[in-house]
Amino acid sequence: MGGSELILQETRGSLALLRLNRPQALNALNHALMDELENALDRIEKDAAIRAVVIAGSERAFAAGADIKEMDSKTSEQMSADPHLGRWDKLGAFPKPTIAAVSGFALGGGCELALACDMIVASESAVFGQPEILIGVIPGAGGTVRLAKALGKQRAMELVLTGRRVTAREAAALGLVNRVAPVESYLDEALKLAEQVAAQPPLAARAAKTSILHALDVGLSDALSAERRLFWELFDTEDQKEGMKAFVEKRKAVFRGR
Ligand code: DAK
Repeated sequence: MGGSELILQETRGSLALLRLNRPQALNALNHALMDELENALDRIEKDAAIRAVVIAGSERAFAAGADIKEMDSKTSEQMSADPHLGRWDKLGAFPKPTIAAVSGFALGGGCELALACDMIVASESAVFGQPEILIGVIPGAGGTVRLAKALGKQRAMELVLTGRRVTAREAAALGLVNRVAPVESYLDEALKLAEQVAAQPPLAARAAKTSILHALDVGLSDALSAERRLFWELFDTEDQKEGMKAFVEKRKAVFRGR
């Protein structure tokens, strides 16, 4: 395991595993940690050998939110002048597939970080919530928006307006997480899912992700046109030729990301 202090980075074949590492504050997302996360993702984006990313915390906490101690005395002007606001959007639109492996607390910004990933694998001990209302604010990094899109209005309203926490099982029933696994194996489950995604031709994976995110952002006809364009574009890739040829020749395709 290498990397800097607040984010531990490990490479496993074509996967990058990033672990939030600020245990004394339950991985509260302070600026220093977010800087390191952003830098790690920037490096991963440029590394063609990495095809999917798993973001995890510890068994006790994925992340207990943004660091309240860095925000408590701020004015709205200071908050909105934060030069790093764009990194949350950047994470949501990261071009390679991202999977959050969540155990323990995923609250506030921690829940938003998980929601910004493409999929969520939770341990049985995971606890999700948007408790911002309990401290006088609302989710500010996509919580109201992504929860409404993922769960629908009524459910998002309840979670955001009460600040209530939900268990992994309830989160699964709500459609907030993809799968739930025992604490001992949730990380392996997340890595397995990431491996499955990483084995796909990367240009197609990127196009699929782009299309799904775009669909959440625009009307139906725009989304369908965009999907069709992305579909067509893949016919200029070697991977499409290889994938279809391999099918016809009854052999396993070898994808090169070109
Ligand atoms: N910030 C700072 N420190 C935190 C923290 C947080 N969110 N959560 C926990 N800690 C610290 C605690 O202060 C404590 O530190 P010491 O007192 O030992 O120095 C240590 O972690 C252990 O926590 P506890 O002693 O409280 O542990 P417990 O097991 O008793 O309780 C808990 C665990 C997770 C239930 C509790 O710590 C808790 O309620 N934490 C706060 C949860 C919360 O309210 N989270 C939402 C924060 S607001 C945005 C980006 C992001 C955001 C907004 C905008 N933009 C880009 C615009 C996000 C906002 C938020 O997340």
